[in-house]
Amino acid sequence: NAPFFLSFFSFFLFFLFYFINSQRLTVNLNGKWRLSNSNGSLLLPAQVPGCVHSALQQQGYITDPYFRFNDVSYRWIALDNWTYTTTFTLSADVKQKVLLVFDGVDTVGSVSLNGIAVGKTNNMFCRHDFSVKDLLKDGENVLQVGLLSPILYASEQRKAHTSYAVPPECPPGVQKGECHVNFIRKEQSSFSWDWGPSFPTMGLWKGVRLEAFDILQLVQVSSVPLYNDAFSQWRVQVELLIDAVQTARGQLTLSIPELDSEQTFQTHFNPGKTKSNFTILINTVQVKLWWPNGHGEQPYYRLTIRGFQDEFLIFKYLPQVYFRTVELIQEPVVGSPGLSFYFRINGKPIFLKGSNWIPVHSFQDQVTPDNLLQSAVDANMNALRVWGGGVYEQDLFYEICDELGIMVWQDFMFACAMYPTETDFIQTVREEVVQQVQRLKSHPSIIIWSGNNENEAALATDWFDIPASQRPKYIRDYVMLYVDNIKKLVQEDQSRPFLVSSPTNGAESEQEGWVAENPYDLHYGDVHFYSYILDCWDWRTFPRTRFASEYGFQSWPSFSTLQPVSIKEDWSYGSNFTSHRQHHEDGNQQMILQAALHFHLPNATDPLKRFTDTLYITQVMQAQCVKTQTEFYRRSRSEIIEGKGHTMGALYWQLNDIWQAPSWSSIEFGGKWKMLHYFAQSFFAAVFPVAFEEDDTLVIYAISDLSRDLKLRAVVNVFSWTELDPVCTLNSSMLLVPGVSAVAVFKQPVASLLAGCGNCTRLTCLLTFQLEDDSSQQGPTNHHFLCSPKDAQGLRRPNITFLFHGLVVVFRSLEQPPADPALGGGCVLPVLSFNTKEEELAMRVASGEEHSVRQQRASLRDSVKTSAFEEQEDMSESSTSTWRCCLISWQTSLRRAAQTDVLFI
Ligand code: BMA
Repeated sequence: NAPFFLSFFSFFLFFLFYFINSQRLTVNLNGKWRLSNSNGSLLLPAQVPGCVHSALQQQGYITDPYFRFNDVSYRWIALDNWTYTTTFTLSADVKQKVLLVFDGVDTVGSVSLNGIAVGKTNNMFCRHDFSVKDLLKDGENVLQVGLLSPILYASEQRKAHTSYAVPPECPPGVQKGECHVNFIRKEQSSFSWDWGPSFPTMGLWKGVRLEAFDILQLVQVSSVPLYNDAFSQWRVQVELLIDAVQTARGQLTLSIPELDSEQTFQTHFNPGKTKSNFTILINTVQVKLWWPNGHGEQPYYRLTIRGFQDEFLIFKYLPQVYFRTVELIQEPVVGSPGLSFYFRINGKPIFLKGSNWIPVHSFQDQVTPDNLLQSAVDANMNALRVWGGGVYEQDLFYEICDELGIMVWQDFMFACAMYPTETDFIQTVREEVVQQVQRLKSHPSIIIWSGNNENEAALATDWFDIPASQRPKYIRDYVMLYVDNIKKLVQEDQSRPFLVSSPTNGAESEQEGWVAENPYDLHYGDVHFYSYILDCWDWRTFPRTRFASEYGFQSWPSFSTLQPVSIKEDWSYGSNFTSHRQHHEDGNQQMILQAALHFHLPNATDPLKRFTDTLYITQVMQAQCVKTQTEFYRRSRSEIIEGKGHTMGALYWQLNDIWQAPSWSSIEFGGKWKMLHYFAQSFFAAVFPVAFEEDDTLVIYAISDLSRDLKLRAVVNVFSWTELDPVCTLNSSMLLVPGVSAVAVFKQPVASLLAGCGNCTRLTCLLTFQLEDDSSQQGPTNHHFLCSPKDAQGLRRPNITFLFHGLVVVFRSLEQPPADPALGGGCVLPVLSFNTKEEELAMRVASGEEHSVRQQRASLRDSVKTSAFEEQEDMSESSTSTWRCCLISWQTSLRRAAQTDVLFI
């Protein structure tokens, strides 16, 4: 049950080559292979694409690797060597040339055909092809891929590297991982990470096939639109990677009929694999542009590429072409030292709202279609960073991002480490970079390439205790890998910028020789910032960066996600299981300390209830913390304060999970939204009010990502903790909120605000607020607490009940009867966001009869997306305050629901 999208065959759909005269023959070698370990004691069928762990599980040799402590129990798998074998029939004289193609081998492999060595692999991120015509036999052919233990290989590579250390040697003990992952070109987090298990996979993780042809074949096609400012003209650069059997003359026609553009080229194809570039000029200025989510549509055009030889059509390809420009603006900022750092898409500055993407599953073959990217868009995100410790995602990922308008910050796969620079290593990295850029550069969604994750920072701030005398050597290696090699190769892609690292000072880092003294400088580039100890409700603790590309807080997934991988004895916060799944030093304690700053900690006597309450409270804490920090970044977009500001990006860490464990994610493994994701839906809204206190004065900002100016007023409702109806309501005057800006619209000392509002004090009342124009509310309602909920006076047990009714769920508090009879008096939540299974369940129980949450809890556990609703039917008195939090967000949902076409009771 892994989230997201994969279907490996879609990779091939990208190569929609149409050949006439059946010039090319493809033999699919995917499907059932045989798999054996090194001493032959295990011999089993194995699916390709796939990996050893998946095969062992599918054949019942192991149980779910994610169950309890199995990550450690199954360590033996990656310490062994394994061999994949298959047979096929293909006659040798079938065509002039026959290639054996592996779209991805994980990782260190030797390939043999009919007992003869064909070639070797050592980079999971490369496609490999081997010419095998001379090795084919009539009748049955035997194909074998031997895979070395990645752990032993990495360790051998490390041992062979005697001249100097390439740190880190091993991950922190708390991660229970393997060492020297930086010596192998493989998903770096597969040896463990601070949110993920160690499963160093081995396998044929992408497709395998034979490709046979007589004249030539297209290996890869890319089309990149570029805009020429001087001539106000678009052109599309088309690059063909062609594998030809012999020299051949040909003709190529490129056309985009919809744009009235066509061009023909005489060309010739040299033997072997060659790249050819062609440019088609666009004859019209009326080109529809691709826009990020929230800023416009994502239209595309069909480009027709036709290759002819002697008048015969030999290939035809119809890629989609999206037109857009990207600039990364780093220029002086008035009133601030340093440089700006923001993206301009089609000439328009865009604030990036989103998160960071990690691998969706330890076993990539188990990634299945799901809705993670849709969930990102549903939460009003417009950007994701594909983080450098994972994998370059499959084509379908980027195709969906193109369609949804998600901007992708694409790291190269290097993270939190130094890397070797021996010729072999550099060589394989070069091949990886060339292939990935060629594969991905047609996607408009990718707006930036970035060389690595945190390696500039690791060097600059000396994570690995490198002696000062040796520093220059490490800096030289760093520059050699990311600047002299990767950057140089990537620069041929003129359609997006390149950054060497994240975080970085960008242009300033370059000035300082690519490793800045302080890559976290708030006046330059992007910043990663984490602080778990300081009070996250205090916005003063957050750095006012130009661009926040990582920040976040951990939480636990809900009980329904943990239950299938645990047993009863695991269900307490102090259990071995609970600490085993926590890979971040002191993480469990940090969450509790942070939650305790504002909430009563669960104290139920029933151990299970106490556990589920604790999971829940970590989600409330996380949601509130990330909300406060994100709101701070969004309101900092238009101002410079003490030389800092003009923040133009907020990508929290992290969107998704790789397994069922505590992490910084807003979506649990399996796709269920944590409370944070619901909060994100609000705090990333295009028009949004943000409140904060400065010297006991309440300030409300209106934030607008819309291009047009708005006239808005802030409406503040002051509630007593005891009632659901406001005690009083305050309105600001109508103010101009210019397009794409954040401006203050309300200011009042808290004391005077409360003095005019019944008997309200900081302890007895709280605020909600929204923006309105002349006719209606604009954007979601937000809330602001005047004290910690644990100190709030007047809260009562809410006794929540709910009622399924068609496509909505109505939550009611029996203690506090409805204020608004029109809505049936309760908080209404659309069931629209449920997945099919859940919808089914909702429909099944939609009997119209009211159930207490307690009665329904069991069936609901697996059905409702957020743990906020599933675990907490009977909160202990001490944590009732968090209910209020929920009620407020339900009210927000209710209003949102009212704006959509949800059916009401
Ligand atoms: C950053 C990321 C990840 C890590 C996260 C949380 O350093 O780049 O490496 O998982 O913080 O610690």
